[in-house]
Amino acid sequence: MDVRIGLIGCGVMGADHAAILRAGVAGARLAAVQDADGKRARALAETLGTVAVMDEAAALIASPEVDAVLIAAPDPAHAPLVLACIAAGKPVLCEKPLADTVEGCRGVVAAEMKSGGRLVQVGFMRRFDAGYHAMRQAVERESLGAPLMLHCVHRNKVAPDYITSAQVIANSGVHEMDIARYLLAEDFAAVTVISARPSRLMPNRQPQMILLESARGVVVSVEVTPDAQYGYDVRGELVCESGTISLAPAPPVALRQAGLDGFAVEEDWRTRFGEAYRAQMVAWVHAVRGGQPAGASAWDGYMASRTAAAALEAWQAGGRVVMAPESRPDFYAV
Ligand code: ISE
Repeated sequence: MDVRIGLIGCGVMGADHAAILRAGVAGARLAAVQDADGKRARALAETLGTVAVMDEAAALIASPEVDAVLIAAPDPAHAPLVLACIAAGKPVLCEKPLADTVEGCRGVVAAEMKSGGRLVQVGFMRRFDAGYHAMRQAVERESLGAPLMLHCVHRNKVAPDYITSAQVIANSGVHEMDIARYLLAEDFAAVTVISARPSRLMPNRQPQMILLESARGVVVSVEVTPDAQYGYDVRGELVCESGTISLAPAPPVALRQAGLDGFAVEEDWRTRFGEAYRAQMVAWVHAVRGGQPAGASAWDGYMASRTAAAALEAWQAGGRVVMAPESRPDFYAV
């Protein structure tokens, strides 16, 4: 029997997840869609074949025709929807962030632990990217010795209009916070943020430089430039005791054209991390079918939001914010 998936949110990310399922993920099929804008849900459903359209998210979550739920609704809706899935005992893959506040994330963690079973996966898709996977393995195997520093670059071609200077940290920078914590397999102890002057092309928001210090003294630099103009560019270089390992450009081919020799740059994260999104879905379906929990847990979602909140505090106060250590509950050991 296929896992019957219900999708809540039929915007850009919802449509992308639906396309992955339509292309075929073994052991799963998209059974129902819902969006606050019913027209948008119906329009997406028409491209998908036999898929039910539901008017209310609560009805989709409660439906006996839905075994597991994928949430791609707007950020403030995430936590209430995830809590409803937990109450219904249904596995859920929720786009990042897990909640729009740290308290909201904490509420989800508490509810999941109370339910007694792992039901929540957070859509930090980079954890399924082959490049980051190799970097993580280098850390696990200590093939380059212990990590000392990590340099991350996150550039959007032109970020969406709603992205403010704070969102540059909390919406984009949070991916780096999660992947850095995942690569280093340790939590952060302190954060500092320095803003660059705004680009004259986009005077309303500032590029941000975030400096994270891990509990064991690894330093992570994160440049987030929301309006790089030339494309979507994500870089990472891990500096270890006896060498470095970094993300290579994703394209399988190099181009020589018009006086330039190099690689084409992606438009946005959906193409850059297309394979990672697909691998994330495959891993989630496997977990829903009884396999090991995969990807970012609710605890990871909480830790990412907590780090982003500390970074926002550091940015506003203009100093270094120290984060108190927190031990991961045994419930999230796997
Ligand atoms: C967007 O919300 C995402 O989640 C993308 O993965 C990220 O790269 C982008 O900067 C964010 O705005």
